Amino acid sequence: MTTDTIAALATARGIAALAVIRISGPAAIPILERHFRAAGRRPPFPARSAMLGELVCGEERIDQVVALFFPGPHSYTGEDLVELMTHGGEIVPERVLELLHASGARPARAGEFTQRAYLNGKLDLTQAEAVESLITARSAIEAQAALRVLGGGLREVLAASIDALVEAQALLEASLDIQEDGAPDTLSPIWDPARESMGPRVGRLLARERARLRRLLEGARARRMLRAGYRIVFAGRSNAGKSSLFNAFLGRERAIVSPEPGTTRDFLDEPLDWEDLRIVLTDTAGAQRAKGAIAEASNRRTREALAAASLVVEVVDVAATSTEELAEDLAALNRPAGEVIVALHKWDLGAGRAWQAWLAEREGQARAAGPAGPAAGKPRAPTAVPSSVKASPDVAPLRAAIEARMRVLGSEAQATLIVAERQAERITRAVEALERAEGLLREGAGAELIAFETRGALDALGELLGRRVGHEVLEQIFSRFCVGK
Ligand SMILES: Nc1nc2c(ncn2[C@@H]2O[C@H](COP(=O)(O)OP(=O)(O)OP(=O)(O)O)[C@@H](O)[C@H]2O)c(=O)[nH]1
Ligand SMILES: [Mg+2]
Repeated sequence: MTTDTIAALATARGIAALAVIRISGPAAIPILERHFRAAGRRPPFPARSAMLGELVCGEERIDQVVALFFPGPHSYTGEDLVELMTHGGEIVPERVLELLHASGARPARAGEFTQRAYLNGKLDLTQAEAVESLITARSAIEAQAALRVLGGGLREVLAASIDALVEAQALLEASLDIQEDGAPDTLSPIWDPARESMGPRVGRLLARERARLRRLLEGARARRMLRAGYRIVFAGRSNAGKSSLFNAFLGRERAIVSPEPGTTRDFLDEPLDWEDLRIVLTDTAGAQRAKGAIAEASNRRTREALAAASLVVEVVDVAATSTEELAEDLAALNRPAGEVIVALHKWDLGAGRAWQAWLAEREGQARAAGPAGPAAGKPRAPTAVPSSVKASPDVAPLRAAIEARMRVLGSEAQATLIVAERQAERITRAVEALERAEGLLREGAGAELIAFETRGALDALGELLGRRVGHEVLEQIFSRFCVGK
């Protein structure tokens, strides 16, 4: 229970028509009664009704305001809460805050209103994190995901998992009791013939929940990429046309293009807005064969750019490279096929028979996999498209292929229920514990060892919701908030 009262500006500072100031805690009502005057109204003030009046300090008028009173526990914080809509700007909100602080409300710390809401059981920790994610969202996709979690979307999924794991835990512990009564060896395998149905049941529960939690993590990666910026890196051999494509996508001559191999020595990053998404395009230097400090530094910079890539566009000059050489380059790249697109570049120079056949075979495979196949799920081979900056088929097919990838990413990020890194981290921990538990089960380990792991998974999920979390964890979460939320 909190005994002190906090006050803070809930809206941004600066010139604005209005500002919202919140007061939460036991002194909220006494402060309102002392400093708020509304014609025809006397305290006690009605709950949840907008009152137009004046904020006064003795005889001095501070501002004309609209006051709203939410009695606890039916308020955002669960405590008595007053919201004052004052005039905005540099002066008025500051004077109102001075008045409130002089009347017994102390300045709120970052996130303290939401922290109180959590402590009073109005929100679980996933919802509190969703509040922060909603406020700091940089795209409509992120905001939508945050809103679903705020509505309890993540809690529902976790609650289902927790129920199932509690059942598994109970089965494991029951088997321990039996062992203690009957056999002295508490570490005997739980599919002991006497209890033959227990092992498979526990196994099924663990596998199902591990899969469910894993699915939650899939969208987390997409979200992280969109938040940090989706990095599209043009890679490939010297002189393949990477800088030409980079410029074509940017719509200006940013990188130097020349017929000389080794033109680009360092990588170039350029931001690009693509629909609602934040993208960074990177042009890299092709592998430098020459010896020397510059070539070495250049190769290192290319490796750095590749390590940070969300998507690699492998540019291959079809007039100067064989299909075998491309296969070698792709193997050296060593990335999941879903993160690579091959640009069969300089197609205008006339792709030889080998390339035509190679592409036709690829397209045939893609058609056979159907529309829900490679592009949507996890493709087995990178998408390949002809491209050119000189003539038809130009860069349209490459652009379309990249957009298709980004749409998949966008819908993953939109569907995700993970809106904070802490959530991804706890779920990963739970998944790992379940994997260990399943491994132990397969090996025929004792119930006690398996139960230790399922308990670990349950603890991680409980922490996610905010059950039994330490003070430091809360400090870490709420300190990221802005003051007044
Ligand atoms: N015919 C044709 N030539 C192209 C095309 N794209 C690029 N080129 C030419 O290929 C040469 C190399 O292009 P760049 O864009 O500099 O190639 P790069 O991959 O950046 O080369 P490095 O930076 O040296 O690794 C230049 O002479 C370009 O004009 C294309 O689509 N068709
Ligand atoms: Mg270049």
